[in-house]
Amino acid sequence: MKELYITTPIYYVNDIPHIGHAYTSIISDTIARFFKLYNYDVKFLTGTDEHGLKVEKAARKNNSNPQEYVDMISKNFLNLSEILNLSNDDFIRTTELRHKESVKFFWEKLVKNNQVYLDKYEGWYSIKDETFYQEKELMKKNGSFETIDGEKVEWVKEESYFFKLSRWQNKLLELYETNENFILPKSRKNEVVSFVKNGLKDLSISRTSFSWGIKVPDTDNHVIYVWIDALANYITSLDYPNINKHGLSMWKNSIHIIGKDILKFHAVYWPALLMGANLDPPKQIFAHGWWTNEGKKISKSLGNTIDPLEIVKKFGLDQIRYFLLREITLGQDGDFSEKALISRINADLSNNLGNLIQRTLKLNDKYFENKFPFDLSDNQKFKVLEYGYKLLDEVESNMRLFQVNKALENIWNFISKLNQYIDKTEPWKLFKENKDETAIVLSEIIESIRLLGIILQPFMPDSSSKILDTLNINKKHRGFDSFNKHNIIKKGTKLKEVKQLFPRYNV
Ligand code: ME8
Repeated sequence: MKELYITTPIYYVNDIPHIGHAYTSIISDTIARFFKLYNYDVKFLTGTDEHGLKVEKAARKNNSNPQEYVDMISKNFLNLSEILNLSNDDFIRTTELRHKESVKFFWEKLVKNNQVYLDKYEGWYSIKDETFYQEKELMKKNGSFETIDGEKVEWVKEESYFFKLSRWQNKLLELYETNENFILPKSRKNEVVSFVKNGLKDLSISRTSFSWGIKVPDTDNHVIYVWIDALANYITSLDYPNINKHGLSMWKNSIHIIGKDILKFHAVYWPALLMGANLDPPKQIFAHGWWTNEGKKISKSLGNTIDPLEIVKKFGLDQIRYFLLREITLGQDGDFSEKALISRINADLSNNLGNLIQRTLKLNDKYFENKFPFDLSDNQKFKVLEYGYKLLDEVESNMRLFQVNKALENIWNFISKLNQYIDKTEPWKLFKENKDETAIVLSEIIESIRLLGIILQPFMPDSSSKILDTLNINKKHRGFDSFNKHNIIKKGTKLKEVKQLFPRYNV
């Protein structure tokens, strides 16, 4: 059985979730569901990142102790995964015992492998990004330094353990060169390669000026740098250090889905740390683009964050899933606005997909008592269906490269073809002249709707399940192995009453 291990970033619990978190989780969920339908053994992981200065400060600001605070906020992310109908198999929290033990073991392994030394760190640090910066990476504004995203940095001077990252430069370059698709999209890969070619400094991996973290083994005052702690979540969930054969083969098939903001941690630090601890790098990293809100950066200080729970409540989950997946082109940024969302819902979902199903099934009800009207199984010459049966291959090749929007484009091209086919054949007139021909036309379209119901499951799980229920498709025959002529709907199959799936919204 083929395996796939797919992960989202674990989200900081300094604040409630926003649309960007929902986006990464929905892409990951869609890919996980897609390959499950191919009968892959899929493990899908998400969770929360709960240590570090940023979280400690947020707890203090809320007059809570950190543990109570993270328990509370982590619940919001857990709730979000339920509202988004995520199919995750595990939800990890970095404050769990299983994770603390895994991180300690990972640290000790690095120490044993002579990858760690004690020294002093002196330099800039951004609490917002939990990142150390070199001065050349910063901008000077009004006499003080800030990151290119305009975040404040502070000067840190403290004893610290270091990871010998600089030693891994050649190995990393070799990794990028020999694994063409290790980092996708390609444009992002080029950024990483030039970053590494510019030379790597050893990485500070412990802090002493606060205590909310996992203690460095055998020290009194060091906590492990939150990014080492966080990255290790991906192996904790595979039971590291007791990672068994199944866990190791899952790891060989691991894909991290992340936003472009945290690519350096995943594509540079993480593979080096893993190699330093005698583990393989992940198989692949996909860094998606960034959402803005009506053209503006989304930030709490601008007061323009978008609450995923609110918009799901207002417009429906599948509508939001569709919009987020369709609107951003691979690797590029996208802009969120209710206007764009409504126009997608009205045009693509209500007019194209919804209308296709409604009118076809209503006509079929009127003319053929809501039964599948024709035996298509011996038919050698399909009109629109021939294209339909080929759709899955097209969609699959886009999904393998995370081109989710292109995969949806393929599907919507087929939907347009079907609508054109109805417009051209005009079954409402044809019926008066040729009943058999009308039965063939409607059968081809209803069978095509079966294919749509199957292929849309990863993207819009709830609506597609309603479509398949309406066509009376057995739950056992909804996998991609049923996406073929052999499973064509049988003549006489009673269909259910069609209900409106996607109401229109006024702009
Ligand atoms: O970075 N557009 O957590 P985080 C698109 N804990 N995606 C966005 C987004 C936006 N405007 N804003 C956030 C962390 N995201 C670390 C990760 S992993 C070992 C540790 C998404 O809560 C995107 O996936 O800041 C981004 O990478 C992630 O949320 C950052 O979440």
